[in-house]
Amino acid sequence: MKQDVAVAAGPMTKNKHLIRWVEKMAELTQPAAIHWVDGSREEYDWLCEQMVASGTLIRLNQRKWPGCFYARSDPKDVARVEERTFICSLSKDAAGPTNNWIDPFVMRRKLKELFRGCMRGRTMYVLAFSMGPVGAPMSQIGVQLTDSPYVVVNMRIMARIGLPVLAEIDKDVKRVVPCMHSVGMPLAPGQRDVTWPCNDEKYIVHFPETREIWSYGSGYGGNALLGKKCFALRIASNIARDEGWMAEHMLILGVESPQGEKTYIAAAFPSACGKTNLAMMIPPAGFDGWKVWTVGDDIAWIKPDENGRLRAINPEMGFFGVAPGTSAKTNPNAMATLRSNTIFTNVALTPDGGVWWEGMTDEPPAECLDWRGERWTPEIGKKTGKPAAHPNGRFTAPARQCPVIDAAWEDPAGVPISAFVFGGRRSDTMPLVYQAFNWSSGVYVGATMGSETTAAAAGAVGKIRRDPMAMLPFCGYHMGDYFRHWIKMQRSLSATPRIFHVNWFRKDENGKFLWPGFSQNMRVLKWVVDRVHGRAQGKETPIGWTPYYEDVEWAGLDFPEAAFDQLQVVDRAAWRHEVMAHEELFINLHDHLPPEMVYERELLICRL
Ligand code: TSX
Ligand code: MN
Repeated sequence: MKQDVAVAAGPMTKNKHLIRWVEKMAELTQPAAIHWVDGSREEYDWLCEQMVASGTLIRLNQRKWPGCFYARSDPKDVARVEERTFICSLSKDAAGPTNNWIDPFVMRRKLKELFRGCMRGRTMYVLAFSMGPVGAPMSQIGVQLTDSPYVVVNMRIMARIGLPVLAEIDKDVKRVVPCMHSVGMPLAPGQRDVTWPCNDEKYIVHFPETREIWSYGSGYGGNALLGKKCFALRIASNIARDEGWMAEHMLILGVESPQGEKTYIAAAFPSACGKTNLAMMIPPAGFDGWKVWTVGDDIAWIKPDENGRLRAINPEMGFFGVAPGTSAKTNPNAMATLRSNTIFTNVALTPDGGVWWEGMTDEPPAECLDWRGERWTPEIGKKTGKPAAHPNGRFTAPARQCPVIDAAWEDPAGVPISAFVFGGRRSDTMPLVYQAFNWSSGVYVGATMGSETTAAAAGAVGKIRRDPMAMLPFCGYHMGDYFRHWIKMQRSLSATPRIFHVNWFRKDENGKFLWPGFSQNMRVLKWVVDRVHGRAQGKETPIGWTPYYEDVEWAGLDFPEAAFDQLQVVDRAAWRHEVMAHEELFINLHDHLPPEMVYERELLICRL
């Protein structure tokens, strides 16, 4: 049944496929109107205005927070929903044991049911987006149909959107990934809307073979901003495997020496390790003339160039960062980035029209409204144990506002990657830094990495959760095949990046952190850079090369050699235990595991 829909502005494309798909999806979802997003500032302002009127957004104090808005989600829609995330490949085996799988034919039937009429009473936005600079060789294009204006304005910060992308689509040179999104709350005629529409039933669905995304029931972050985790990681990891490149959950930073030598590093960490802090790090005292530049804080698309060197782009255009813990002390560059034109979600609102979150300042505000909109004071917080900001409260901020954004951050050719760094939160066993012996032992290091759970996540605190390459929730196919792809990548490279492992979180026997972290991590980055350029020694240990005390720059920090030795110790007994714990991961994946992973494990056991 075809219904007449009001089209705010006619289709802004000549692409017949796209127009037909939009029509077909409108027929399925029955929106009251269709809005082709042009991506202009005027349109953004108008959408924000509409959401202020409807109560979805609150305009912050424009003197203190120019161009900033504030949103509160439904308390049941505050984070990614991993148990509701599906990889619907034709065979269950292709998705692997670490992904939820449902037969794609069964899932399509279910989605048809869910999406039938799901946009009634709402506007369907046609949002063309480019992950990576528009027209760049490594960029990928998607079109998200969504009934959430909140998603549209967030996507305008996180990705290139609108007319330039539609023009790119009209060239018809790149495949477009269709992305369907609905909050799953149609409005009956005259029905009053809520400020954060969503549905208790959530589905985040990927069809890797047909390169499609369907997301239902959530308006939050990675569930709804489909260019990010769904496309740039889960779908892109499939494209990358097929085409011989890598879609990784990695920050990209550039280290510049006083002589102007620039070395780019890509690094993967599980959540709660301070990835954004590292990406925007400021060198400490003692590092005059050194600079760290940010290319990206979350996702890297990495491809060999014609000379066999890996080059990386940040497919995103903004930072969707965790607010709690971000402060002028932990990350001054992030604080400067989010000072304007930023959307805050699920943090606290102060009486003067500002925002606050735990860890932002030493002193909490005397009074504020918490992320649920309820009155909060430090006393109430202490009594109820409830934080003012949700632990997963976020800022959506434009990358170009970062004071240390790299000059090449939008270079269509990407930046050359000299090193990969893996890391985790480990109170013992893992030294501050070590270098893997070679590519395949480095892949093993990444494949076996893990992190201790913190109070911020669900489940037991202090348990090691294996999160290979920080990709466990984001790899859109079998994890064993993913390791195989990593191993195989070496063949297309003339110079393989060196691979390192870091741990900022080792503790002494009294539970005190052994390493000051933050800016001081520059000392580790410098050793990494020096190793890459063949300037520093490495001490051979059973697990890899570690720095000699003399090879670390200690200017500006009093850190005795004995303390460094304690931080770097490779305890054979602890490591034998560690390597046994790797079994857990490998049992799961054994039938797809590349033989190199088994060899590397055997070698490690022998060295111990
Ligand atoms: O982000 C962090 N980094 C990386 C910074 C570039 N955090 C915060 C993690 C939570 C997201 C860290 N926390 C780091 C770190 O290097 N290290 C630590 C642990 C730590 C915390 C406090 C101190 C020291 C270490 N305080 C003092 O030493 C005074
Ligand atoms: Mn991430």
